[in-house]
Amino acid sequence: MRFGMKDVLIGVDLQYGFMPGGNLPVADGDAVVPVVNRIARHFDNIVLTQDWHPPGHWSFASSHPGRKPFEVIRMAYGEQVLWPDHCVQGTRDAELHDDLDIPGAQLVLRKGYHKAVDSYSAFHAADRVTPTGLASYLRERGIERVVLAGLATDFCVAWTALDARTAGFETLVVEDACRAIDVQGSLSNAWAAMKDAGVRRITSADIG
Ligand code: VGL
Ligand code: ZN
Repeated sequence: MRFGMKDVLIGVDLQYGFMPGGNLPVADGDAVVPVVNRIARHFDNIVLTQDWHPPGHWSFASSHPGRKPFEVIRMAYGEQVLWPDHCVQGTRDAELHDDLDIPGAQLVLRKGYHKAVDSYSAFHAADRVTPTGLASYLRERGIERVVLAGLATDFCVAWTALDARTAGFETLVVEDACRAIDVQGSLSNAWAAMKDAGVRRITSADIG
């Protein structure tokens, strides 16, 4: 497959926090960095996202006395998995991996910066209504197709893919350029939801 001016690669949350040794490590997460570097060379348009939480963010288990990471609670906007403190603004944990070699990236989009609402998706906060502005940004630039890679498959990649479909973009996920957290069936649920929404699943070997 070849990609052009109407396509964008979105590299999701390729941050130390989600790499082995980070605060919310995704198994084998660092293995995607060279894959994303390689496929990025085939895109004219690249956006990177950055999970960017204030200290005391409500998605942190530490903000809810008596709760532990990976428990699920009800928030005003629905169910919320509680996470270890991660990707706190200005910390090493929140930085993009140094081995990412994508100097042509055009936008680094931060998300999850409001204390009381999480944002897995690069398009909308978890309340489903607060937009990040990404859909308008991509539309204004004439983008029609979104290709996703990064961390984690079952959270930020999947939610971004579903929102991209809702916003009317053709959407592809590069499976081997992603890794999952996989808590309580989240990975198989995510693939099922993406399939239902018409998200296509490809591999990095299909690109170029
Ligand atoms: C993510 C959980 C919490 C992700 C971000 O990047 O998938 N997951 N914050
Ligand atoms: Zn987060």
